Order: sequence, then structure tokens, then C-alpha cells
Amino acid sequence: MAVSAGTIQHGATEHSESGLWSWLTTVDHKRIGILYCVSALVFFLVGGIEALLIRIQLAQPNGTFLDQDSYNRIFTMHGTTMIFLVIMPLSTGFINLLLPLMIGARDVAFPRLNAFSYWAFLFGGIFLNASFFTGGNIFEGELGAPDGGWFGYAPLTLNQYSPGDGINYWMLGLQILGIATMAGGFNFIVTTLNMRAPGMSLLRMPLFVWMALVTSFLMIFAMPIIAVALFQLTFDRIFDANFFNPAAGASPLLWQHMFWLFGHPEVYILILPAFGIVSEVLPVFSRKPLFGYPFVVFSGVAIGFMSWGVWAHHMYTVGLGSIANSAFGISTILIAVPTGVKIFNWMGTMWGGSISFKTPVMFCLGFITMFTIGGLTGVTHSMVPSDYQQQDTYYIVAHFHQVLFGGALFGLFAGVYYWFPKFTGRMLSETWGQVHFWLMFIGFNLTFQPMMILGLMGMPRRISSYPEDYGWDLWNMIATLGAFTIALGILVFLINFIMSIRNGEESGPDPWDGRTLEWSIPSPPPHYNFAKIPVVHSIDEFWHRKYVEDSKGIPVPVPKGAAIATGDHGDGHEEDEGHDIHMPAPSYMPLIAAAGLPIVAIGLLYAYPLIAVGAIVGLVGLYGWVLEPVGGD
Ligand code: HEM
Ligand SMILES: [Cu+2]
Repeated sequence: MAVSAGTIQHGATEHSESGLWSWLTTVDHKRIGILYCVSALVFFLVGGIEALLIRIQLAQPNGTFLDQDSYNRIFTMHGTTMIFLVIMPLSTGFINLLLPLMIGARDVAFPRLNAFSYWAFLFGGIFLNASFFTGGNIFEGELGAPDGGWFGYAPLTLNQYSPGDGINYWMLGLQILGIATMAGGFNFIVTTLNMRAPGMSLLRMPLFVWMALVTSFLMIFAMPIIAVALFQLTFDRIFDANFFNPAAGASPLLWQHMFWLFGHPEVYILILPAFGIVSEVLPVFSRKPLFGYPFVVFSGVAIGFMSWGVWAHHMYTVGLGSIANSAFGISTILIAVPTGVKIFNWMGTMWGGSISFKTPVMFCLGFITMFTIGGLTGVTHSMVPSDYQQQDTYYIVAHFHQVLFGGALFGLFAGVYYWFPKFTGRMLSETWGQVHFWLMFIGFNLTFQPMMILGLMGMPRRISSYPEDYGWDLWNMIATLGAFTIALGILVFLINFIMSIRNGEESGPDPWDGRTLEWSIPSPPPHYNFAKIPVVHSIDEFWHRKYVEDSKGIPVPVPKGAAIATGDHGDGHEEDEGHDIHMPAPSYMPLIAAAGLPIVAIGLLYAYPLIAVGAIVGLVGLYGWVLEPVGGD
């Protein structure tokens, strides 16, 4: 079929390039996606080690492994890392990898901006972690990292309460990460709205694409709020302004409002991509279409809107008054409704399906069960009076790990097992995948269910040690053993991951009998993705190219050759090998532009002239980028 590919120049050469330089200059969404995911995995190990340090300290009463100061810094870095450097970039990595493939596009709308996002993220993450080394001799336990918790409540983060550079690194690091996130969000929105293959109407988009779209809107609207708050904090800390200084008349609640107006949409930024992944994986392994597609889509959109109206549930105990508390209590209870709708749809998808319990499905099941517990505990603290008891206890810690780890991370791991073959051409070992799942699932429950009990027994969060006779010893010890069980599971995963990249069983283009377009092209996909842009006729387009229903409504494979009727072959055999396809040329300008950001930040902290240097570096990058020939190659 003559679906014109809009072809101009030769582009099929660069994809064979490898080596460091090709990674530094890549603008290919798949490579950028891989960079995101691998970087996030590295940060996951860092954040995981921090978690183990916390659990070693708390394993027994009167712990002496960490002093109180180091403890504060380590749990702050743990939370900040897991949220901003692990789950967000892992989700962004998946969006990068999959969005263009799923909508039948050759890349995102702005490939260089995409590279800029990645480099800004990486520099922001490194900058944040560099804070560890600013406190003196790190080998003598003098850590310089921030100590204000992941939500960094001002005025506690002002100079007088948190001297040193830790908070400075935190606020400037998050600022850089926010720039990366916003650039990514705009890119994904434009890509989704403008670059879908012919025939792919909005309501034919795969669920993952829908959730990525909602997430992207949350990104571009939520990050500016924290950006403003961080700017104000920067002015307070560096230029002696008084935005958050109660002694000068500032409201001590200003930060909390701004933070949580960002923070609650943020938790949906963290969970919606995982919702999308689970909604892709379950139908494939249940061999049924997603149950109630429009409900899953619109409940996701509803969550996106409602997430803006619940922030003060983090502030019930600050004295907003009973009217505000009631209003936010009700809105918080309501947001559980669209969330519950999704859970029922996932169950409906599996109901009556012939489910094959491969590793991706196991992680989805882990996701559904753990996330449901997480959501329900959320409902328990949406009730104001009960939250008065729960706030700042380990019950809250249990809740958000239940949704973030049991939810988001399990969902993301389902995605790793599911799409690994697409991007490497090889399968992850199924046996070791199952071992990984069970270690992580059991370890997870051992770690976090005891925290529910501890919280209800009154153990406050953020304490670095606790006395002996409170009855908390056993549960804390179990939680620590659970954490090491998780670590063992992650070790199994890492070995499996590294071994399978080289030695895994070859997967072919479509190992799971997939439903969406990415499975219609070779694994790994050629750098131009689709030799011919596909024409889309339905939801689950690729499935419908492979199967038709017989007279009883049972799907039977399309006879060989008949698939041509749907518009193109989609069987991975592309006759022209993409020789005529024009792709954007690699560029190092995005990297240079992003490198300006940490230089400005360092200048703000140590020597103002460096601010100018950073600005010039950034501008040189942007200037070079703008002047790059459009033609490429
Ligand atoms: C059914 C949906 C949910 C409800 C009703 C809910 C409700 C709540 C409430 C009321 C709080 C405040 C508790 C307190 O501090 O006293 C809270 C805290 C929190 N929730 Fe949820 N939640 C839900 C889903 C989620 C999801 C999906 C995530 C993330 C993926 C999440 C992450 C968090 C985090 C990180 C905190 C604690 C922040 C902190 O204090 O450090 N929640 N949740
Ligand atoms: Cu919230």
C-alpha cells in the first residue's frame, strides 16, 4: 500500500552507530528512553542502599548505627531520590520508549528537546547527590545532604533551622529536575496530539498513551507551582528574603499549601503511568480486550482533574478549620471512586480470560493487590478525625509505600518484563523473573505491613531511634528483615537483567502475541520505527491484523497474506529497509544547553560570576541547537 512516508533523505545509517559519542548525542526516543531507565535504575540502587541504612538503624531499639543528624539526611535523600530520580524518570523512560511506537510515529515531536530533558534530569540528579560531599569528611560520617524531608517544609528549611548547603542542593536540584520534567511534558503532549498515525483517533489510543497524556498535563501544571515555591526558598536562603520567615510576618503555611498543591498531583504523576502499563499487560495475558476501555480512560482523566482539589488532606492538623477540612475530606473520598473504577476494570479484564501467569502478570497482580490496600488506607486517612490519629505516624509511611512501591514500582517492573524483549530482542529469564517477583512481594509485605501496625501503635515517623519498652521491637525487626528480602530480589533482577541482555532467549518481534503497534515491528525496532506509517482501524490495531472472529465470535488467526487488507503488512518485513526515511541528526547541543543549569546552580552557591558562565554555556547550547540544519545527516 502506498502510504507515503514523507521521505526526503537517507537516514538509515546512524542507527548502526554505537559507542559513547552516539549516546551523548542521540536524539532517538528509544535510546533516550533507555538512558532514562538505566539512570533511574542506578539511582534506585542508591535510594535502596539509603533505605537499608534506615532499616539497619531502626531494626532494634536505641539504634546506634546512624546518629540523628545523618539519619535525617539519609531519609530525606531516600525519599527525594525515589520520587524524583527513580519513579518519575522510570515512567518518563517508558513514555519515551513507547509513546511514539504505540501511536505509529517515528519519534517524539521535539527530539532535541527530549535529549535536553534527559540531560537536565541526569545533571539535576547528580547535583542533588553531590550534596553528600559538602558536609566535611564523608568518610567520618559528616554528610552534607539535605535534612528537611522530601517535602522540605519551610520555615524549617530556612537558613536558621537548616544551615549548611544541604537544602541549597535540594532546592536547586529539584529546580533543575522540574525544568527537565516540564520540557518532557510539553513534548509528550504535542507528540500525542499531533503525531498519531492516520486513523488513530483519541479513543483508539492505547491506554498507556492515555495515561501518559494525563501525566504530561499534570507535569506541566504541577511543576511550575513547586518551581515558584523553590524560587522563593532560594531567595530566602541566598538573598535573605522573607517569603517564609514567620518572624517577618510570613505565613508558616504558605510553603505547605504550595508544596501540596504540587505534591498531590505529583503522586498521580507517579502512579498514572503504572496504571497505563497494567492496562496494557493484563489484556495481552488474559487474551481479552481491556474491560470497559472508555471507563478506564475517563476515570484516568477524572483523576487528573480531581487531583488538583485534594491537597489540604496533607494539612488536616494545621488548623485550617472544620469547613476546609470537611471539604477536602469529601474531595479526597471522592477521588477514590475513579481509582476504584480502574481496579474493577482490571479485574473485569482478567475475569473469564485464559490468563497466563508470566512474570509481567505476576507484577500486575502484585500491583493490584498492594495498590488496593494502599488506596484503602488512603481512604482511612481521608477521614479527618481518623487522620488526626494517623498523621505523622508509621501508618502514613505504610500508606505511601503501599501506593508508591506496591503500586507504582510493581507496575513499572511489570513493564520492564513485558517490554524488555521489544528493546533488546531478548527475553528476561522467566524462572528468575518469578524468583524476583516472589522475593520482592514477600519482602514488600514483610517490610510495610508491620509499619501499619507500628503506626497504629503510635510509632511516629522520622524518628531515628525509639526506646525499648514500647512494644515496637518485633515489628521493626521484621520490617528490616523484609527490606533485606527486597534487596535480595533486586539483586536477582539485576543479574537476570544483565545476563539476559547478552544471553537471553531471542524474542522475535511479537513474543507475547501483543495487541498494540509496537509489536508489529522488529525487536529492537529500527531507528525510524516504522518503514511505513501504519493506518489504524481500531483499538488494539495489531491484534485485529492478526485475528478475526469466526461465526461463534471466537478469535481465529487471519490466514497468511490476508493482513494486507488492513492497509499494510505490519509483519516486520519492510521491503525498502527505510533507506528513504529522514530522521533528525544527532546533536550534542541539548547536552550543552542542559549543562548550563548545574553551573548556574553552583554559581548561586559559591561564586556569582559562575552564574554568568552557566548562562553563557546554556545559551551557547541553545544557540547552536537553533542554528542546526533542519535537514540532518
Ligand atoms: C485512593 C486514593 C488515595 C487517597 C484517598 C489518599 C489519601 C491520602 C491522605 C489523606 C494522605 C495524608 C495523610 C497524612 O499525612 O496524614 C496521604 C498521604 C500520602 N499519599 Fe495518598 N492517597 C491516595 C492515593 C495515593 C497515591 C496513588 C499515591 C502515590 C502514588 C499516594 C501517595 C501519598 C504520599 C507520598 C503521601 C504522604 C506524603 C508525606 O506525608 O510524606 N497516595 N494520602
Ligand atoms: Cu495527597
